[in-house]
Amino acid sequence: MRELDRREFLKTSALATAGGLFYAYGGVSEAEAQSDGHMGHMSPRTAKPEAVIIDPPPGGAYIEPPEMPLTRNGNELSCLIDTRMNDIDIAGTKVNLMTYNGHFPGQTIRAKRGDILKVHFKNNLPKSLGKNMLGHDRSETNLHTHGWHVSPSGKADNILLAFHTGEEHHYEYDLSHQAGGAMSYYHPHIHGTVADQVWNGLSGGALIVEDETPELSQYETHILMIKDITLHNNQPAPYKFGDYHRGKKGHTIMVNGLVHPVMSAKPGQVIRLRVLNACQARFIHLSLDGHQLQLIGTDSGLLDKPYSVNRLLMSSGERVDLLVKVSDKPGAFKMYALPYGNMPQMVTLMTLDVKGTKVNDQLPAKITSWRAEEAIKLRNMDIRKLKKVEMYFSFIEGEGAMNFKVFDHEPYIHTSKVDTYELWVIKAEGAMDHPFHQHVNPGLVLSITGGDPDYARLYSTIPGLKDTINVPPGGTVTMLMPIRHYTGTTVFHCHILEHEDIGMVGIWKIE
Ligand SMILES: [Cu+2]
Repeated sequence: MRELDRREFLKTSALATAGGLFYAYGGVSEAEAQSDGHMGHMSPRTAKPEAVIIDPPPGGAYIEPPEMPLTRNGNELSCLIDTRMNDIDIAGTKVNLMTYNGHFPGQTIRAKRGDILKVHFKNNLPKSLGKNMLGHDRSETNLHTHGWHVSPSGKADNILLAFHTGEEHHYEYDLSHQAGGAMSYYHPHIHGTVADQVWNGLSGGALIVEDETPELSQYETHILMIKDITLHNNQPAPYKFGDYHRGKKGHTIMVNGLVHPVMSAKPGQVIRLRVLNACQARFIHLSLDGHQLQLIGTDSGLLDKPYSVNRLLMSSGERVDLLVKVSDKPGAFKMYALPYGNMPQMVTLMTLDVKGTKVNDQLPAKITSWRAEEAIKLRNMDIRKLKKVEMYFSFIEGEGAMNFKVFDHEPYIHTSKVDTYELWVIKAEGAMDHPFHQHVNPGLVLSITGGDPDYARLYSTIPGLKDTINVPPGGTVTMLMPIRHYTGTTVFHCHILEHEDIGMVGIWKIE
């Protein structure tokens, strides 16, 4: 697509969506709904949005994401990752997806603080994938380590690198300063192709840096990668007019690639669930019927103790580390994504099947975490003299903008000095949520105005750092940013990946 065509497309697209934004109830159009057997109820287009129930029957047993084969030599860990097309079974349908090493979800990589992870990366996506609606090469890709506190330069988390079909690269990540006890993830990060590639299967794999505390080792632990998709003619539905504004949300919602899996647990057991919202635009308002969720870790590592909540909002890219004290009584308990804001959907994600011999596991009273200690120090810091940076998410003629500048034409550039602290005030103009994601350095949320009050209260009080935080419509997030260890050029952006692709990105230069 020529540049002029593309701008025209975006302009028209914005006009089309401005009047009827969310008429399709969170991205599920009537046509899509009719093609889906799981859809419980759909309101007529003209009516006020009512809650849509997506409640597929229980599928098979829960399965962990596959593990990445790794070779260790001292503190050096090596693995191979290639991107390729592969047929993946989604609820009985063979779907040709873009994958990492042929897997969906991607394989889990496990490392320790102090390791050097070497990834021999090769792009085997076929050139024949052509171009996407924005005019970008669909087969061009790279690797981003979302959440890792590693260098943004050279061979590390350098998202300015791009690889065409057949090209290879040796990534190398020094994990000397990456906190243990954190779950991050890898996914592609080429401007203009991210949403399309994630939608088509490259939604990533988990990056686990091992705990540095013994207090959690006795708990059975599972990873839950939540990802949505819509199938059209047995393939991921193509992008449509308006998806780049609205954010593409599928109505088949999977946990580790499975629709409504069933996880078994014993009555009275404590299990650990490490949950990632790997959807590109869908919010997950997580709850487990009949259970409290004990939050023990955020995006960037462990907290100092469990924090009990009823439900937890997760925007695209956010992770939560949870303990669940399983019911003493046997039964089947559903895990839901509850309705949130502009997306009035009630989705069954998984069932926890409680059965067998009763045990009496205990929650830990406290958790040893240097990450939490650091966060407590940051909470007590005198912030009055810090450099204050104001940022705005907005749309300009249908293109995504940061501080009223569109990345594609004239990006907003913010420059910081390494080993300093800054106060970032991030606002979302208009009627949409925009999850803010900054690379390399996690920050401490000081306050959130607007949106879900429980989310605001939680993240502005607990001793945990965030690399992805939702900025509610018309609201503001204030974050204390420690800028540590690494210089180089990277980005911050909206993690509704379609918004990122249409320019809602700023450049961050750290000198
Ligand atoms: Cu956005």
